[in-house]
Amino acid sequence: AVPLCRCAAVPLCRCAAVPLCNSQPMNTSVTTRGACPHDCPDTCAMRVTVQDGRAIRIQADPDHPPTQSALCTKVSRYTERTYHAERVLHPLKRVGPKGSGQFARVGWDEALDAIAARLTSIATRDPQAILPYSYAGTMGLLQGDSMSSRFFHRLGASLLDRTICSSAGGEALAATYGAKVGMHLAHFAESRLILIWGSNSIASNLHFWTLAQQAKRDGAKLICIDPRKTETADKCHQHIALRPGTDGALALGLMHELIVHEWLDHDYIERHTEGWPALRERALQWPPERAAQVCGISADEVRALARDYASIRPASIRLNYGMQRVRGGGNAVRLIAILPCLIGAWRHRAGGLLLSSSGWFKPVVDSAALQRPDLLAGRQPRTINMSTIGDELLRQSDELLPDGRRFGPKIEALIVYNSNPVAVAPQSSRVVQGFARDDLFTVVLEHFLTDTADHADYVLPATTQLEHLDLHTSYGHTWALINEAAIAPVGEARPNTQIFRDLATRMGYTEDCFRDDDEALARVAFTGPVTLQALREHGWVQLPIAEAPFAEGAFPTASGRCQIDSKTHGVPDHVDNHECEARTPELARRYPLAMISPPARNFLNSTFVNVKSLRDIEGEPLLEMHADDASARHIESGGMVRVHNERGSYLCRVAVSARARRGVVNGLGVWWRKLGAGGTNVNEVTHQQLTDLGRAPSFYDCLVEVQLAEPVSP
Ligand SMILES: Nc1nc2c(c(=O)[nH]1)N[C@H]1C(S)=C(S)[C@@H](COP(=O)(O)OP(=O)(O)OC[C@H]3O[C@@H](n4cnc5c(=O)[nH]c(N)nc54)[C@H](O)[C@@H]3O)O[C@H]1N2
Ligand SMILES: Nc1nc2c(c(=O)[nH]1)N[C@H]1C(S)=C(S)[C@@H](COP(=O)(O)OP(=O)(O)OC[C@H]3O[C@@H](n4cnc5c(=O)[nH]c(N)nc54)[C@H](O)[C@@H]3O)O[C@H]1N2
Ligand SMILES: [Mo]
Repeated sequence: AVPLCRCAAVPLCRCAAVPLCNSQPMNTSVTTRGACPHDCPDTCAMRVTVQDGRAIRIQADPDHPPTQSALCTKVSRYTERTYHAERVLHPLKRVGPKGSGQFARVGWDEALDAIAARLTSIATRDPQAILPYSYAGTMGLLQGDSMSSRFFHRLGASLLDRTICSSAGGEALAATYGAKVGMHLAHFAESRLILIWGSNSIASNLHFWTLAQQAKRDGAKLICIDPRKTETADKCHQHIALRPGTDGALALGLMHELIVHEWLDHDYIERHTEGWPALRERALQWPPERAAQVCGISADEVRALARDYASIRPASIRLNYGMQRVRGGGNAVRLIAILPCLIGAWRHRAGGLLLSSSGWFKPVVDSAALQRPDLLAGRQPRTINMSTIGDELLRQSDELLPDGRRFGPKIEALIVYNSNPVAVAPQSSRVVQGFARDDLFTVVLEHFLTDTADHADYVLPATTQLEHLDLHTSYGHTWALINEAAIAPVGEARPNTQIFRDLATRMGYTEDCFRDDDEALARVAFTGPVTLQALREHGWVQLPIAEAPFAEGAFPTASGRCQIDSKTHGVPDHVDNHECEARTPELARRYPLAMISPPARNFLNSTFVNVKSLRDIEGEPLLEMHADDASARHIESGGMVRVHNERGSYLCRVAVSARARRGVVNGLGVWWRKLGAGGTNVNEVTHQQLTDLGRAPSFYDCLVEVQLAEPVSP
């Protein structure tokens, strides 16, 4: 069990942070160390102030270097979310039709017994008919996948391929550098040129942006490469507004210029890369005019960018996942990741590239100890891709799949935690149809009645970050952090870990590992330089990584060289979008606008959409449209529009705006469907086709048409 507060003598103190509340008298506040759990590269260190058992303040930890004394607007409002009037505070059982959100309160015992009985009966036939569905609602090592994985491994449930965000870019980085590794965050401050590529840093990577500003004040040039004129683009020296999904072509055009002008670092290429000659041949076929034509920009923009990249040192690239959500996302990341090798940018600590730092943590996180894949005991369950959940839920037993394999058993039960698939997964009509299946048994562990929870047979109340212990790594910096529980669980909420422990007991699993409490899990999570004791003492531990990690090659590949020509993926190339003029001209005639749907600044994916103060800032679901595209359709700013294609239609307010480039509309944010217009969100129009690498969704590769909406009856 969670160690109880030793000051049990103090009746109001329900705080589980043992060392701190030992001798706290009533009415004094205590501060605990926290870490932001959200799916964001910044992973901030927080201080949580608790008075009389209630969290009253969340602040940035001023001592944690990457956090730089600042939290984003969303997370500084975390108490508003934790004590939200609509928080799910006890288990719920469905009493209305699926999706109606009609539930009755039940006790934990009743809910757990019913769930265990149903899972047991399905598992007797085939446990693979049960599917876990989770993503990064919390990035914590404990409340993410630890006890949950043990549970599903023991059960023999289908495995989930967690591809919805970053796997195209992740696989590309691994194919090129050997792992998801890159520059130190702090060194961007010393760069003289920063390409901010496919990232709206002000919105989604704030603590990098602070460093980029510092570099700018010291004379650095900032160039933003993004179809949308973002808040970040506004503050850069230059903005290159390319068409979505054309980054690979731009990278090839840049390579062409580096070659023909003799701007290459031949020594670095020779010693630290392999496979350049084949890519060199390919790049020579991409003069600036050809790249510009594909990208929808001018050849001079390509030439000038190449000149800057070759001549301003040190030069860095902050690549982000926004640019890999298209068919050719993986190839584009590979091409861009090769650029710093061609000019030897890695020689300097403020040169190189950062897409993700998560690979630096691989050697220090003991995921086998946390997740215990050995509990599979030789079984090899099938794997289901989370990004195509709409299709997967609608498949019949043993259906023949496009790749010639058989599907196996129809999905009969779904256990969702840390995710809101009904809102975030592509092609909503299919996803909703799947979740609405009457013969599907769905359990959702949640804080709120999200669009997904509305479809559950049972909703189980989960704790928030203030209420549980967790440990964190980061994909934007290289510090491991601890999050202590600051307050007791609100209502009857339980940590994910405890819910899966409780379920394991009900299922009759007797292995010792199902008795590990969160402290025990925390003790085995890390190896090497990171220990629970060190985290408790300091709040965080920085990984020991070389200042300029690839100055002398030493990439974590088999050969130590950057793999330009990968054994598994060949030589990278530009890959056209699934849906674009070049590949699907007929579709492009009917749906001539490309739609991207980047994150909203005051939400975190679909999290926070129900927090009123944040929703008030965002206003309502918005589509940004270029003036020429709007006037061609007699659309004026402020009207309601219907964004549609063959898959569905999305209702939202239109803003005629210079933030949209001609031919591209920006559908901002993944709203909760039930809080959007007409019960829709942007994923009504996205599709389930996957990327070239990593089996990821191509959210930003989507053709639509837009028209004024009929007035909606209230
Ligand atoms: N405030 C806030 N912060 C977040 C999130 C959030 O929802 N809100 N989401 C978090 C998550 S889940 C992630 S994965 C991370 C990273 O999240 P990302 O999704 O990478 O977020 P952004 O940094 O906004 O990057 C998206 C940018 O890519 C641009 N873009 C779209 N298509 C293309 C293209 O084809 N080429 C190029 N060059 N650019 C393109 C978009 O216009 C947008 O400005 O951020 C996290 N941080
Ligand atoms: N059109 C379009 N779609 C997108 C994107 C896009 O840019 N455009 N972005 C994509 C990306 S990058 C991502 S990462 C995915 C994100 O997809 P998800 O990972 O599903 O992210 P969220 O929408 O934030 O939903 C997370 C849910 O987890 C819950 N949660 C948080 N902490 C806990 C906990 O401790 N326990 C339990 N049980 N629940 C918890 C939250 O309440 C929230 O409802 O969406 C993708 N979908
Ligand atoms: Mo993401």
